[in-house]
Amino acid sequence: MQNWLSYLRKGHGKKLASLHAWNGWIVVILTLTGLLLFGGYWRGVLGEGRVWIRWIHIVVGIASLLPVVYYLLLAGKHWKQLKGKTMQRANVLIVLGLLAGWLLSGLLLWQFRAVGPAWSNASLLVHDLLTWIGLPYIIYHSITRTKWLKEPHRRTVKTGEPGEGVHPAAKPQAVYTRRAFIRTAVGAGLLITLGPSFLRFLGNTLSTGASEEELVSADANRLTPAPKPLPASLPPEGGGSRGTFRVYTVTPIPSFNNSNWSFTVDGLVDRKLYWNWEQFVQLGRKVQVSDFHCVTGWSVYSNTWEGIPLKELLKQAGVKSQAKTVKLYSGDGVYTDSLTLAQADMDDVMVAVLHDGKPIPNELGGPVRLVVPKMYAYKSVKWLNRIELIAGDYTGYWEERGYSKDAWLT
Ligand SMILES: Nc1nc2c(c(=O)[nH]1)N[C@H]1C(S)=C(S)[C@@H](COP(=O)(O)O)O[C@H]1N2
Ligand SMILES: [Mo]
Repeated sequence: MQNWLSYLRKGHGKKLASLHAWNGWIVVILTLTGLLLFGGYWRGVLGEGRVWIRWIHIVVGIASLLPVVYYLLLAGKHWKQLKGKTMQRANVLIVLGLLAGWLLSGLLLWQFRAVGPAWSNASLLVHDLLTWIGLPYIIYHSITRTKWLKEPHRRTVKTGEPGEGVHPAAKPQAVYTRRAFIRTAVGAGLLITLGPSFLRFLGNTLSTGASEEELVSADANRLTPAPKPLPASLPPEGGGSRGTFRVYTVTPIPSFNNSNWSFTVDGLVDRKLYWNWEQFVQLGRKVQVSDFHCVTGWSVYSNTWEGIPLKELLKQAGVKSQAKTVKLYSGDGVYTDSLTLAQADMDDVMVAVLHDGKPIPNELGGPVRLVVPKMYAYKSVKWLNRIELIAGDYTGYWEERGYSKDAWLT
């Protein structure tokens, strides 16, 4: 053991270099997979591939523990060599800190079920924040520190090289170092490309509901008459939701108007039900306050939803005895999910029409979305427009693609 350690320690210069290369690849893979997982756009494109990408991200993320441990165990020498080089020591600490922070928050996100929403929320915040700070930092450093830029003959751009119109005795003068130039260029590039998303992320994390106001005012749905909020809904009984919905969809975001929207309850029922919008807004509604949790780690707390309890619609339709499952269809034509009859009978499962006293905007699943507060939000089908009672089991969109059929929060 001792021999092995000292063997590893001896060649540590070379090993640190390969460690750097390893870290580089790990960062590249985690960045690419991480961005694919983060971007709402990729959800529909990737489909099942998303589950694989998630696994690659988790496995490579855990593998990043190896270089960190390696450095901590064996590279004490490197640390000593950096004595007096404050900037370089700071760099080592920053990179190790970033990796440790990503790893820890990543493990908690992976185990979202065991740790619960509060820890998942905190972990997602840390994971995202470290990415917004750490990624530009690492990109900047790896570009400005490549060997290529350190080669002396590439380092500076000079004027006054002997040549036409220059006195042969004139000394060449450095105008700017190539490194300084590239640094500035890379810095500016990163600022321009990542800056706006970072600001949006900050805005969404720090504010409450501001981005939802934007979504409400940009609502592309054109349905009249507007549903009139109940007194418990406006001002919202829950005091206004806290947190930000990330807009998720697996299709282009649909929008609706009076002529292309309708709502159907059919299948194994005594009476098939069908409403157009004018009829649907006449149905009696209730108000409830509940939290909303996504498996990817974000939550929106204290939502005041106003809508029709699902069990009321099922009662009106009359569920036949052969029926076992409530199949839920989205008006996007692709997304579906289901509840067992017992689950659909819970009082707080709601076919929601208003959120915090306002019509649900089309980006957030309006005019009508399902809300299942006791389950993860992939059950909360957006643009809900059909409920079918069926005899068999049913596996929903994300459940086909790796999400657990058991969506209970705990
Ligand atoms: N039609 C449809 N409904 C959907 C989804 C979707 O992609 N399409 N995503 C589900 C998931 S995983 C979550 S977390 C929530 C997100 O709701 P939001 O986009 O309003 O934040 O909607 C759920 N319902
Ligand atoms: Mo989700």
